[in-house]
Amino acid sequence: MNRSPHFDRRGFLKKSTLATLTGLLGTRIAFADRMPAGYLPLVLEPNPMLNKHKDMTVLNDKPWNVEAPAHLLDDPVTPADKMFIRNNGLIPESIDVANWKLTINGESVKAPKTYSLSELKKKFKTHTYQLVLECAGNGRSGYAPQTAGNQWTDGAVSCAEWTGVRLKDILADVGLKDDAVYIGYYGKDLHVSQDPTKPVISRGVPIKKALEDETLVAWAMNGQDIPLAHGHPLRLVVGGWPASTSGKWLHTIAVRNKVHDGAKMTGKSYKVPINPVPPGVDPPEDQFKIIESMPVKSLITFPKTGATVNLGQVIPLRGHAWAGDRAVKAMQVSYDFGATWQTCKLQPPKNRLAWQHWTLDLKLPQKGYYELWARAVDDAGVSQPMVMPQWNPEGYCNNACHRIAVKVA
Ligand SMILES: Nc1nc2c(c(=O)[nH]1)N[C@H]1C(S)=C(S)[C@@H](COP(=O)(O)O)O[C@H]1N2
Ligand SMILES: [Mo]
Repeated sequence: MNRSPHFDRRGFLKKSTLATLTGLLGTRIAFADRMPAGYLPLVLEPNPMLNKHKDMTVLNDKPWNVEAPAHLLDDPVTPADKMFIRNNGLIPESIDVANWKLTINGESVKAPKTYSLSELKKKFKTHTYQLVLECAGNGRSGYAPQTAGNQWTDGAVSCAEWTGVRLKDILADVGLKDDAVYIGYYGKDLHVSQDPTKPVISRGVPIKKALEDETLVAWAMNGQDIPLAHGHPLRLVVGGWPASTSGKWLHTIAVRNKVHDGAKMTGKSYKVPINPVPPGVDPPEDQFKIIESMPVKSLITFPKTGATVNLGQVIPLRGHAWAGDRAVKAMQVSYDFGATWQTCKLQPPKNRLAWQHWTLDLKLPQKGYYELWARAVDDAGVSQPMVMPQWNPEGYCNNACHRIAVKVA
């Protein structure tokens, strides 16, 4: 990487933000007193790969779209360096934490209200939840015919521990009108054209989902300030729904008297056909519905695909399973292309909307090449399809069984 020192024109990096920086870095800055005034340390430059695991896969760098190979998602709680990035625009360059505000407005608030970060932290009770964020396009590369958009494999999913205040507590303080049906977020990122008048993304959820206990306005992830690429200093976090509803660099939430009509709420974005269509068929816009809770899904995070074991050796398989708003009630693995299934040990979630860990000590019966297929079943009895699920024109919600290759020598 070829980069020259970067000076922030707005000079936001004052001594007062050193504490925040220390939080982001997880250590103090050596010789901080010698750092030139207004200097933007490399770690704050919007190149999120500086803070990512070297084996993360970059699909795109303008905007940044980065995913984790399945084996990197082995941790019970996803660390920042292994968390996928899905940006629709450019990461904001200047973040003035000291003056950051959250405004609640829209047709359905009694009166708009604005909070500073410190007011949010002081005024409302803090809550911490592990929440699954999965991009609706995760698995898109598995669809045939191929659909447009980032060709995610399996790794646009995370389950981190988010800390903040409940959106419902903020909305109760603001006061809502009876006609509130939806919320929509606004973030500070910039359109790739760098035209500040062009919106990037502004999505939302029905008021019922917004008022759930686990819907947070968060300032911390895994006990640290939220990393820049993931929405520092404030983010809406909505577990179990398309992660596109979890607005990063959050500055405004509008409470709407109709379905939110911000950028990427309209057209066919984050929508699937109301009625199933044959692969390749793209019906008109009015025959699409907004994706809400994500479907049941699972990952094998150990071993890494391609592993070789000896005959008779027990393989300690493990991974995670999740099911949008639902819980996972069973987890199964097949080594014979779905003919028979072994039942895995499945843990309950840490809290609602967190992923669940599963394990299976597996012994493969003979030498040769195997595929291990993983299948989760949710608490409504719905399980993952073994191959491609319902094809849809935008390539969303591919929850086909995760498969890894293993050789027994
Ligand atoms: N402001 C803003 N929020 C955003 C986005 C964005 O581009 N801008 N991308 C959304 C999408 S599509 C996804 S999948 C998640 C990705 O979250 P992550 O990058 O922290 O993993 O953020 C969502 N929130
Ligand atoms: Mo997404």
